[in-house]
Amino acid sequence: MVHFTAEEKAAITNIWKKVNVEEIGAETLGRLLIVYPWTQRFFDTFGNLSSPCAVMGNPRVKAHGKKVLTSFGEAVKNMDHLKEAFAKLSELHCDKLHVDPENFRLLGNMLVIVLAGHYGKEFTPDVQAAWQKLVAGVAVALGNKYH
Ligand code: HEG
Repeated sequence: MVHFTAEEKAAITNIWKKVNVEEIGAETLGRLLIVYPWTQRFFDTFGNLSSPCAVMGNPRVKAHGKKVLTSFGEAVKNMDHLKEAFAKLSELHCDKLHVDPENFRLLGNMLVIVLAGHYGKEFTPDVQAAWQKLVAGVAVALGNKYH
């Protein structure tokens, strides 16, 4: 289980309170689908994903990105018990959605990149390291119920 120091927790919440889940969520999911196009296979009902412009302008990508990042907010609230917080979602992604857990790592890394782009100055190496730890912990937690 990952352990977060008080400094790491503060670094994470300081950024999170500025995050607009709609904007950052859409950008993170959109970029994931563009940079790792094989991730598009899970979203074959989302309509046109045929070019970067189509992906970034797709309303279902935007809505789902917001949903995913809003859900990620549970991690910020539950840093000391990520596995419990994501147990139900882990089951859902495994049993119903069949999402390969490697994709959780890709999404987490993309989130760090997007945050670095938006909060560059504040996103110092220490802050980035704390975020890396969180996204890695979330990926482990979401993969926890896979069998
Ligand atoms: Mg997942 C649905 C959260 C990564 C593919 N995802 C959902 C839902 C939530 C969620 C809250 C809605 C669940 C429900 O309907 O009850 N997802 C979530 C988080 C993260 C994540 C917190 C990582 C931080 N998801 C993720 C990744 C993929 C993926 C990386 C695939 C590349 N999610 C996925 C799909 C659905 C959800 C295909 C169903 C979408 C739909 O049909 O509307």
